[in-house]
Amino acid sequence: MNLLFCSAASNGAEWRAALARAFPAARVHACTLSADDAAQAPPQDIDYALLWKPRPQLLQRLGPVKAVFNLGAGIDALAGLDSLPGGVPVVRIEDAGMAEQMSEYVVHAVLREYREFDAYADAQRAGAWRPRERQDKRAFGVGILGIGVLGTAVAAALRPFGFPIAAWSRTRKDLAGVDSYAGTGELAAFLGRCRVLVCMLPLTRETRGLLDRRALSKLPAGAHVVNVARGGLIVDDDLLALLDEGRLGAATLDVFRDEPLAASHAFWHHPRITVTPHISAVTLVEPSVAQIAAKIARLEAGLPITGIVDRKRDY
Ligand code: OXD
Repeated sequence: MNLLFCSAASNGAEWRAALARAFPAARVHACTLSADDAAQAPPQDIDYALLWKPRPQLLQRLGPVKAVFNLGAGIDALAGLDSLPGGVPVVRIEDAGMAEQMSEYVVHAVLREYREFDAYADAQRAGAWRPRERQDKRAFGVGILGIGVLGTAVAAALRPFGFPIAAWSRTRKDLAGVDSYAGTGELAAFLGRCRVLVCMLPLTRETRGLLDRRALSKLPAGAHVVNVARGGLIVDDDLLALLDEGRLGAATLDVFRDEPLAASHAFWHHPRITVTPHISAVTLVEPSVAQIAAKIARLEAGLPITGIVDRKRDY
């Protein structure tokens, strides 16, 4: 079997070693994403392409592969996807350790807001012993915008704390302890009950810029926006304006339109924005390779697999 491995991540050597262990009989052709790659076609006898943020040219020049594996959860990184024949399955990484990491990050952000740790940090700096009233949990709704594999895990991680949890998705979901809102018609009602809004949507033609001034203004006054999905979901200037006007309370942002976030970007020094460098859930090499190997074994045996991207919807 011939595999193509091409990744823009810095841990290519770790991936190659894990792939060699998982596919001892396969030939793994690794490309480096150097400037020359744009001009070079990959070998034309590849069975499966394993890719993370490849140059669009690479997809355009890919021969007739059996499937493309995206080495992450979000497939917006596969620029040039339109050039692949429609019949080629594109498969994303599902969970593989990401759900646990995402849950840790989001639970921390929600509890930090609910238990007002920032206010206590301010009080400590002032040397002030200043207990605060407990917030009414029934009025502290947490909303998950986008409830796929990772969103479902985050909802389950939040459930024991007793917050009213709502989720919004394209189609209605039936999840224990989660109020489901579906479609654009129910977006405003969903946003209206999110004291903390957790963005977990894929970035597609339909979701780019979804959280603009109009949508963000539907959140309750003082709401906290957590973005662990893609920076392009939010209109940066609208978020900044609503924070500065005091309409929104705070934001915890792990993802940005351009990464790394430019040193001059206003998010870095905003007093009510927490910035982290896209670490809410990193792709773990060993579990991801194990998942890919198991899926390839099923495909080779003619069996169905999960995680196939709906090419019409981009996720
Ligand atoms: C992913 C990511 O999509 O790391 O997996 O953002």
